[in-house]
Amino acid sequence: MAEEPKTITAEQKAFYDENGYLLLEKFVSDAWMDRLWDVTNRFVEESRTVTKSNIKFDVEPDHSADNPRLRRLSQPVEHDPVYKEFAFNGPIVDLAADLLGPDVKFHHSKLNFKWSGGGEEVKWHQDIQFWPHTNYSPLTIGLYMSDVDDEMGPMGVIPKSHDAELFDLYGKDGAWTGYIADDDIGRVPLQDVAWLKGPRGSVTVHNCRMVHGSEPNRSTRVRPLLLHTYSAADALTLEPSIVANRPLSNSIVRGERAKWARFDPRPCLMPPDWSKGYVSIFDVQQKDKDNAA
Ligand SMILES: O=C(O)CCC(=O)C(=O)O
Repeated sequence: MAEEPKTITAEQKAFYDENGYLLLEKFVSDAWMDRLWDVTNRFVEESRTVTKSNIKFDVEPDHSADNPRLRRLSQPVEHDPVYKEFAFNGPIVDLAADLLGPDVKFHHSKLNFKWSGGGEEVKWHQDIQFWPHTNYSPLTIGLYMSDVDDEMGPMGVIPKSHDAELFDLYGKDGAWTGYIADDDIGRVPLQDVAWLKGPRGSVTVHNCRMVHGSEPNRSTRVRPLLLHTYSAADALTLEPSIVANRPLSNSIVRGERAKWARFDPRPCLMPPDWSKGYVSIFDVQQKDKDNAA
């Protein structure tokens, strides 16, 4: 028999299963938020030494030492023990166990900054085509590190889209775009969008098939969103290149390693070979703009 969830109610668990997302206001304590901010501020300082994107920092084209404009810190878990402790033992792991448990695997983490005064949009997409697995259990938990309102480009999700079509994220020329093409987006009920906003410490959860995205940050405040992806332990990755140099990916964070892999009969689009170079979704989606800049 399934265990009762510990961090959410049975209704919230049922809401996630039906709609593919959750928003939990002030889920993470102030003590945790202060610790995460301390390390994050250090990385923003360090980013001043960077002139263009690399595997650690993804920066906007006009990022500079005097005016840092970070898009993403990739794999925070690998850069500081506080981030690792949060990903492996923090309150979101209990939440992941409630939604996926009892056996839970960590896949990856990232910190999307969406800088003030225009921090970039994330076009409508689904995540699982970037890192296909044998089943569709993977989900991403996002932590808002500041209060987030409509102006700041909150995460937008299309309820129930996790149970609908899985889209082709390659463009007409056969190149990976990382977003749903204009010709296809008409099949997504964008009018149903739920914008997930909340005070500092709030968390968002979205399933890996969920259509989601976010607008540019038009406010004067940065919108850091710390994202962690977990899966049921019986979901095995079908494209190892994205985790090839990530020693912590595929760590079991709750329960046991799976004895049997579970296969969903629905097909999954395969991404390009990421070992040939991957920085972030911003880098992929904004390529034309960056190259023009
Ligand atoms: O930062 C956001 O608003 C969305 C992030 C996202 O969808 C992603 O990184 O895949």
